[in-house]
Amino acid sequence: MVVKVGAAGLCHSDLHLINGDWQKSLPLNLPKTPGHEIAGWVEETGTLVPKSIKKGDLVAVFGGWGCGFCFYCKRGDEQMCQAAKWPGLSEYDGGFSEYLLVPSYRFLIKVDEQTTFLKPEELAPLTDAGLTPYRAIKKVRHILGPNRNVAIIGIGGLGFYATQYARILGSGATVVALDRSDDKLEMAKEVGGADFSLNLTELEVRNKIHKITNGEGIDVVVDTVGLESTINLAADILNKNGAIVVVGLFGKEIRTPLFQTVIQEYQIYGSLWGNYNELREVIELAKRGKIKHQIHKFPISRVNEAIDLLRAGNIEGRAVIIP
Ligand code: FEH
Ligand code: ZN
Ligand code: ZN
Repeated sequence: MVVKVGAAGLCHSDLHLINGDWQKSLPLNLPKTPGHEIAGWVEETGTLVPKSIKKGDLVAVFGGWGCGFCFYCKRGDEQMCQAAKWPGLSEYDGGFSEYLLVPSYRFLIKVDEQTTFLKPEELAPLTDAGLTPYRAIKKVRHILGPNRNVAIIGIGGLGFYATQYARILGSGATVVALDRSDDKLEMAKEVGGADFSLNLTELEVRNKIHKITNGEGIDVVVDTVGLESTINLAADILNKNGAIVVVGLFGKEIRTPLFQTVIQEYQIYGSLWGNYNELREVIELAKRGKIKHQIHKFPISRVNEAIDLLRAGNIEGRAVIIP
């Protein structure tokens, strides 16, 4: 399949690749076109493609390109396939380009343009920034409820959606946004629906969270950063039997305080991207107007400027590249 790219989101993982941070964990043969959050229109179909997908259809590209027959693929988690290929993160080129080669129609989700207001620039970030926290929060839904508190660490591309899913999936849980930028915290409250926010540069964060939650503490932390300092913070503010879901990949390793982890029975989850059906669910939510978008469009001629802004922490929401 060939997709005419309408928009491609810029992810922190792209920065890691550009910096060469992941040469060992994710070796790539350069040159490579980055971009793994992609939406656009079908340009060409291949053989054995169902008649329901045709040239001109608006599609979101699911990025976990699995083999289709291993245990993880059959279970529906193609993003976890042993042989997964990810556009822009493997031997396949990504979406910062006018056209994208997609190895199968199985990786496309058709969005009926007649019945939706969603545009490629809104759909593209949903395929990663809007998908990863959805899967993450689904993992800990059983811990959430009206008398529970959930904290989102990092209000970047993922964290902005995470605050929304904490509300949508949290069964009334109180949502606390944590970041070092007042502007991003404001956005988390005003647009993302967080109940409270706290700047991590303030002193006595633990005590302040205690106050915000009326002494209840935090039951779930979604860490969209993934640094030793953020994991330590999570362990510090978490209640007994609390859960940390790590989706951020900023650091190299995480160490959790052994005593608290055992005695307090913490649960630590990693969560990778999302699967095809989870992306369908996310798109359904968006089609019903239940997801807010915070997008900054950059023509592809300004992609380097977008990269510099993201690197400096100066993108609120998601930067989206338009070819
Ligand atoms: C990073 C590394 C490997 C696979 C996928 C990713 C993501 O950026 C998904 O957000
Ligand atoms: Zn990503
Ligand atoms: Zn597989």
